[in-house]
Amino acid sequence: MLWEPEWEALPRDELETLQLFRLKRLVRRVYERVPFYREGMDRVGVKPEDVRTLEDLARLPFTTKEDLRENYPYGLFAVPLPEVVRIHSSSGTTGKPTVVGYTKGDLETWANLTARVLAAGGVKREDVVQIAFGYGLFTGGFGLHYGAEKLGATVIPISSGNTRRQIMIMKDYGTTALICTPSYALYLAETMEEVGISPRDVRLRVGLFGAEPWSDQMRREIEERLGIDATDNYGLSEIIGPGVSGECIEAKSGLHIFEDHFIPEIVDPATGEVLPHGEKGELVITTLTKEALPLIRYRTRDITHLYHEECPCGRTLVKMAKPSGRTDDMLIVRGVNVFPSQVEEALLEVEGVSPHFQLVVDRRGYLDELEVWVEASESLFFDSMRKQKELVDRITEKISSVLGIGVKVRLVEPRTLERTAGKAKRVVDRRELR
Ligand code: DLL
Repeated sequence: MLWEPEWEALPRDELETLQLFRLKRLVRRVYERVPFYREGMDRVGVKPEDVRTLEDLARLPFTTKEDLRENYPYGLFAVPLPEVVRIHSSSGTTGKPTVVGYTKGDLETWANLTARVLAAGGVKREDVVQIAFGYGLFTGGFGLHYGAEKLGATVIPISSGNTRRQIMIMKDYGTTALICTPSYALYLAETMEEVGISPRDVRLRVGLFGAEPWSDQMRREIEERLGIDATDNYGLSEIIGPGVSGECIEAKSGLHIFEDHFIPEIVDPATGEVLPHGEKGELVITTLTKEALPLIRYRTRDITHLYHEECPCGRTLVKMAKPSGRTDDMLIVRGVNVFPSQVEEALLEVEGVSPHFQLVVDRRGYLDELEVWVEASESLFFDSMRKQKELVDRITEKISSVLGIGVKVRLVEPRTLERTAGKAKRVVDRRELR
């Protein structure tokens, strides 16, 4: 279902006319109101009136996470603080958190955008929606909450954590739509099996998962174990939170970007050069309608590519492939680029292992060593040593051939890798500790 068909199915030329109108308005506005943008544009010698076509966007400087940090907390806001009615922020695990603000208008836009995500993922008015994303400074809980209410669904704002309680509520309250990270969905499935509840005992129908990378194989596994249709949705706090793009349940083949609100570009992460349509690189987003914190050419650090295809859902919006990782999540092991998503895909092709894994990188002497810790399934763990060794050999070969470097695989006991209710931690880089 389309939540706002008048916007989601615009003919391409009309969409581009709208984007250009909004882009010009945005550039004028930030030039007048935000010193950071005025200085940046003056530096490259571009005035607001120089933006005459959508291609001119590429003449404007990028905005980065560092820029947000340097202007911490409110320096990039384009409205006075009293007009800001909500603050969220990123976790700030790597330094100062980034602070984002919303006007009343922004909250209205945001609710419509997450309603679009939910509608695309198959959620309807009749659904009972369990939101197991954290409520608080993280944008996941509140972001999807207001969209689900706008859609008219029945919302259970359970927030993250307390897995057994999640399952009890899912069963007793008749949850039909589950919203959380894909890794938490798997953990829920696992815990359900543990307490002897099968998908037939609950009314779950669809699951909308996001906030971290996951593969198509993982989708199949979640769908099977929970007995649902699962779709992906993407967003980031700096841009708005969830609601930047979402997959439709009809095709499940990439995430429609809501281009009437965001202009996506793909650039070479090393040079910043805009790449031709269809090539893989770093996603850069310009917000067209944000009032409190408009961002021009924000470097997301997420890696993906864009493509147009006629979609059975009727949306004319461009699609982005499931993000395969982040430029700053990429490990360089002995000079080779390694993404956790490559390991996940390789693992899911091997029978007898669970998709719970962690990459542990260490340095022995001058040499990097990559270990992949993989949880064995219960039955395998109690199998003979010979069987386990065979499996380790198979996984080692598979991962080594995908990555192009030698790795050491270690089977760990079932349920020993840390589970989180939020984003999974896939990489432990011990090289930095030295
Ligand atoms: O994770 C917003 C969100 C909440 C999106 C709930 C979807 C659902 P941040 O905490 O700022 O915001 O983290 C943003 O998470 O740059 C990506 O690296 C990653 N990410 C988000 N969604 C996906 C996804 C929220 N579907 C960062 N696939 C982004 C892959 C994702 N990575």
